[in-house]
Amino acid sequence: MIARPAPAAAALSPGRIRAMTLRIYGAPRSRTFRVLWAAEELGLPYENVPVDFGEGSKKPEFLAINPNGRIPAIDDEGFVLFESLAITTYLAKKHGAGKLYPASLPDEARLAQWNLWGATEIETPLIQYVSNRYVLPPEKRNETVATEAEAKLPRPMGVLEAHFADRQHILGGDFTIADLNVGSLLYSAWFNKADLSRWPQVRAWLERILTRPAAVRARKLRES
Ligand SMILES: N[C@@H](CCC(=O)N[C@@H](CS)C(=O)NCC(=O)O)C(=O)O
Repeated sequence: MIARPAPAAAALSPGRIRAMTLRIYGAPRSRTFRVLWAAEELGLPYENVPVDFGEGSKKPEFLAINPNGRIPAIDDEGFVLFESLAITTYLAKKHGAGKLYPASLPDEARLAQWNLWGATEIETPLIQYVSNRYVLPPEKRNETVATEAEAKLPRPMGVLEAHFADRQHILGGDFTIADLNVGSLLYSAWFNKADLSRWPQVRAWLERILTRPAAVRARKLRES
């Protein structure tokens, strides 16, 4: 589905008549990308309400939606939720049960395992590494932070590499929200052509999932 950005002021206005559409608050060039990708995979109509991660996310009207002052957040017909991986998991369970969302309790537990693993084991060092080595303007990069973060990657990346020795996707069958969640953490490294040559299975998996039609549609929102 095509994202239809809503004017921020109108979208955040408390008196506005609530649309029956999923509202995704945030900027595509942020963790909001994860939610946009999930919505695209699920074929959901949505509005991407533009909130930037600077001033926009600290305005009172947005703090009423996410008191943490961070993007993304959603309003799903009155149900408000923040934390990107919780949002993608919620949307997958609501709209993709048995497909994007796993059907069995063990797979549901494995999804939780990989969500937490991604958020605690790789997200911070990946962001620090990719930002300070590739993304920030050269004068803003901190080489010490990049080097220290890079040194933290081999252990968790080795775990992921070994995991793909005998499976194509994280839960072992088809593409699921577990792939989207963990893959979206690695998107920036992949997109910025960070050196992933030590982890060829991970690289091949990223190539597969990030070129899915829904991923390409979501990527267009941030790469254009
Ligand atoms: N754990 C949160 C992190 C959200 C987050 O830090 N988002 C960034 C943008 S990618 C942000 O809003 N930064 C603004 C700030 O930290 O003040 C999630 O996954 O949703």
